[in-house]
Amino acid sequence: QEAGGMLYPRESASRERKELSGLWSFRADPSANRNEGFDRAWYKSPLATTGPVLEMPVPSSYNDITQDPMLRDFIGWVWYEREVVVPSRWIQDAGTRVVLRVGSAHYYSVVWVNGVQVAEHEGGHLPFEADIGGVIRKDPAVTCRITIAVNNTLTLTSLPPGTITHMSDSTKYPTGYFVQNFQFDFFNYAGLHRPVLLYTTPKIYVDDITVVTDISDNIGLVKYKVSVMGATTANMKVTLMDKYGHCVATSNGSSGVLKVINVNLWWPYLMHDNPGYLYSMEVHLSASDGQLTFEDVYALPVGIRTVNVTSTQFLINNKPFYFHGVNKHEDADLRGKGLDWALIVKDFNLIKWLGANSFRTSHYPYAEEIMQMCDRHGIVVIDECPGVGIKDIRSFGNASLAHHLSVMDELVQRDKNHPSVVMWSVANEPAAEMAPADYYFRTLIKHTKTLDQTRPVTFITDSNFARDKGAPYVDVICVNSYFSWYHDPGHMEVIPIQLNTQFENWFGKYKKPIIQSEYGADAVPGLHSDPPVMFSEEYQKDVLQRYHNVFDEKRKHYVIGELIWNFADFMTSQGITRVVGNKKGIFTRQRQPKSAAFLLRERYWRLANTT
Ligand code: GCB
Repeated sequence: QEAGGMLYPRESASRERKELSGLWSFRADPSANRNEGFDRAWYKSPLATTGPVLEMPVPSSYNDITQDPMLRDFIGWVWYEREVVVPSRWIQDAGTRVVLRVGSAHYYSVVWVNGVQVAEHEGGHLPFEADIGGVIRKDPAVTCRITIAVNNTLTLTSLPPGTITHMSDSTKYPTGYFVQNFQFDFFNYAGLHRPVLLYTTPKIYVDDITVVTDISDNIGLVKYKVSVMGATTANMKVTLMDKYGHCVATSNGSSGVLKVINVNLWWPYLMHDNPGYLYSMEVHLSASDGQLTFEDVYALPVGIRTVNVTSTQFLINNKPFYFHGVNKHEDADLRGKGLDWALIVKDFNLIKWLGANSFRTSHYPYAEEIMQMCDRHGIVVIDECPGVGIKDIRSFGNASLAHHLSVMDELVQRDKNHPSVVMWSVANEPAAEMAPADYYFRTLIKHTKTLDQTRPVTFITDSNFARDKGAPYVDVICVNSYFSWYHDPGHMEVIPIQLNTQFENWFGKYKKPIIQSEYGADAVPGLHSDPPVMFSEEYQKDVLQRYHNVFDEKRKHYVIGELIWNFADFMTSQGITRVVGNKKGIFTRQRQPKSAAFLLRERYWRLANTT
C-alpha cells in the first residue's frame, strides 16, 4: 500500500510542525542555457559558496521583490535554500517520521535535503511532500540544508499551458532572446507561494481520511474512511465533537458511519443564522510494530451538508442555492501570489461586507488556509484546477490529458473534505469547439466523477452553445460573456438582447442550470464620465446594472448564479489592453472599493434577503 494522503498538517498530541517561513537564500540561474545550477550541482553545497545570493521572503512570488527587471520577467530555474535546526528529539526518537511539505511552488520543482534529492513535483498551486527522516539521520550535524529549485517555464503539456518562442532574426533581436507565450490573463508569478514546513507523525500514522456526509430527517450522517500507513492492523477510535467540544457520536474501525441526532448542518453565509457550522472528527489510532505501540491523533473539521443539481436548480441541504459571488485571484502588491494572512482576512471581510456567498477559485486551486476560511465562514466554493488557456490544439494531446487527470487527482485528494467546495471546475475557457475537446472533456469529467461521486463537475465556457464539445458532459453550464466590452464596445444597449439570447440558447439546448461565471468591465479607479464611457467607474456600474436586469428575469427559471469578474484588480502580463494589469475589479488591487462595489453590495444583500 502506498501513501496517498495529503492531509493538511495539523498539530495534535502526536504531531508537531515547524514553519520555515521567513528569509531564504535565493539565486536565479542567469546562465545562457539556464542550467548552470544542475551542471554545477548547486544543491551539493551552501548556495552562497557557488555564487551571489539574495534574501528572498517565503512565502511570496519573487517577481516584485527586487528592482531588477530581469527578475520580474525571469523564465527558468531559480534556487531557494535555507538551513533548519531539526529538534533533536525528532531525530533521536526512531518512532518519529519527519516530513517536509511545500504548500505550492510554481511551476516545476526539485527538492534536496543535505544535497540528497527528496522530491520532484510538476505543477503550481498544489502541495507536495517527502519523508526526510532517512536523509537527516545520516547527517551527523544537526542542521539540515533544504534546497528547492523552481522553474516557471510553461509548456504545451503543463497546466496552464504555454510555449516559448526563440527569436532568431538578428536584425531585430539580441542573441538568446526568447519570450514565454500563454493564453491566460494573469501574470505568471513564480516562486515558493505557500508555506514550506516540517511536520512529524508517528511511524504508524493516519495517512488519509475521506468523509462523505448525508442527511436523513434531523439526523446527520458522516461516512468516513481512514487509511493507515506503517501497520496492517490498528485500533481506531473515531469521535465527533460539536463546536463546544461535546462528543456527539463515536465509532470504531477504519471505516464507518457516525450518526448525529439533531444535527447542526453546514449552511452557506447569509442562508442561515449560524453558517459554516463545523464538527471536529477526532481520529485516534493506536497500533504496534511488534515491539512498540504508536498513537496518532488527527482532528478533521467536518461540515455536514448535501449538494444536488436538478435541471433548473442547485440544492444545498435540499434548499435552492443562488450563487451571488465573485471570481478571485491570489494576487496583491509586492507578494504577487504569496500567501499573506492580512490579505486573506481582509478579503474575507470584503466578501462579507459585499454580501457575497460564494466564489470561484479562478483559475487555479487556492491555498488550503483559504479553503479552511471558506469552511468556517460558510463561503461556497467552485474549486477550479489550473486548466486555463487550453487553446492550442496540441494541448489536447494524450500527454496533456494525462497530466490534467493527475492534477485533478491531486486537487480532489487535497480538497475532498471541504464542505465549502460544492463543485469542481476542470477548466476555464478552453477551445471547446475543437474536435479533440469531445474526448478530452468526456474523459476528464468522467475521471473527476470517479474520484468524487458527490459533487457536480463543470468547466467554464465562452464557446458557442451549438459547437461546444465539452458542454454535454457538465452538470451545470457556466458561461462567461463580456457584452459591450470585447464585443460592441461602448454599446450597452446590446446587453439585454445578447444576454437573453445567450441564456435561452444554452438552456434550450441542454436543459441544465446556468451560472453566469464571468461578466464585467474594466474601470480605472477615479476615472469618471457621464454619460458613461468605457474605463470610467460609471461605465462599469452601468454594465453590471444591465446584466442584473436580465439575471433577475432568468433567475426565476434556471439561472442559478452570477459571479462578477473580478473581485479585485490584478496583475497581468504587459499588453496594449492592460494598463498596469486588469482593471475589472470592483475593488482596486489595494482592496479599496470602486463605485461598482456599492452597487453590487446593495444587490447581494437584497438577494440574500429575498432568495
Ligand atoms: C475572461 C477570462 C479571465 C480574464 C477576463 C478578462 O474571459 O476567463 O481570465 O481576465 O476574461 O478580463 O478578459
